[in-house]
Amino acid sequence: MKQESTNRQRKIIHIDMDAFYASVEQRDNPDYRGKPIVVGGPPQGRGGVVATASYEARKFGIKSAMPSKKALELCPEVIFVKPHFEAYKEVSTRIREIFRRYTDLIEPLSLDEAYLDVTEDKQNIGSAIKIAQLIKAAIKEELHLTASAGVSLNKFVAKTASDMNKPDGLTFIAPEAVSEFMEQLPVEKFFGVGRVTAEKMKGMGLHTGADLKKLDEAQMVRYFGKAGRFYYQIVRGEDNRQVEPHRETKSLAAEDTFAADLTGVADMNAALEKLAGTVSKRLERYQLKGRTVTLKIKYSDFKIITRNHSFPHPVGTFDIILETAKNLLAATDLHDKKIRLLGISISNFGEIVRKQKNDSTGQLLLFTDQSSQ
Ligand code: DCP
Ligand code: MG
Repeated sequence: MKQESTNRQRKIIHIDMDAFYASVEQRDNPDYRGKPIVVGGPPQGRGGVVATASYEARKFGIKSAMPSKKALELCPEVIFVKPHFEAYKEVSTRIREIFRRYTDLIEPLSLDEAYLDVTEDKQNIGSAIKIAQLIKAAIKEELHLTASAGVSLNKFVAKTASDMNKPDGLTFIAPEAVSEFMEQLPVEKFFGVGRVTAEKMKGMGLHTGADLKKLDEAQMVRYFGKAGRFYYQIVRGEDNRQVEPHRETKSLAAEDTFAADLTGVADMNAALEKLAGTVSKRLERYQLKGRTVTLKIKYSDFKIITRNHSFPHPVGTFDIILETAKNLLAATDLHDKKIRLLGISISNFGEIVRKQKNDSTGQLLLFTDQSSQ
């Protein structure tokens, strides 16, 4: 049986930094300010890709995941900037510290994005809108960056709202407005609806939340599988997914982007040796061991693959991690491959067994910093 949805209304904030990598680069380099810049691979080599573009560059139609070559065509004066992940990680830590002034119920989704549950806040401010304003102001004052916030009664509406008035936006969807908000929402804005599903929906004459609402739960599941049940609920403003803190501590990872792409196995193994050293030292420092070793490979065309191996018992020593990572690498197709990044992560720490939501959208962020929905 479904539980009664809300005995107590929650207050959820979703915060998302504006043009994150690009804004950090513009902040740290005055030459880039007010200019169209792209963070990512340069257009010269094969397969450079836009990680993100400054708002000035977006005016030309440049977007994340677009080939850099295309970006250059759209805007010949665009400036390509190499990413500085350490700087992004630093900002990410600092924004989480700001969030923690108000609540410990923080669920990061990526470096630049998080859900906060402020139903009860540490400072007894009481107003989620006020808290969102204070957080935005602190980010501006202390980090010289802007963020956009969405405030509502559940994760889905808060996340959708944060995207509505970017950059530097604050959008509040009041509880009594949620129903109407969901009805007018185009189907492609539904979380988890990719291009393919959106096309399928439109082919069926389903363009907005209001259209989706006409289908009963069984129809939704029949047409859209397990996700259909989730859509059925959210279109009615029901999203009981909790804000789950500490998800990111489920793995410990180290990765390295190389100045020049690696082509030989010897160089790759040397890189793995360094990473295994970093990971094993950090495991030791935190007194952790994990059952799963994951190898992440990003090729020169930015394609990412991960391979993992799980042991029956937790492991953590340098030798085992290195040997496992080397074996995982050797089992991939290395023919003609150029590698721009390698990473090793350890997960399955054992003690923390977290319940997974049974909806298909419960995101599990084990590895990537760059999840795009
Ligand atoms: N990112 C990436 N590749 C993608 C998408 C994103 O490397 N395909 C990185 C770069 C972004 C960061 O993740 O700066 C955050 O992603 P967002 O989707 O939040 O995009 P931005 O913060 O850049 O822009 P917005 O203002 O739209 O949030
Ligand atoms: Mg962002």
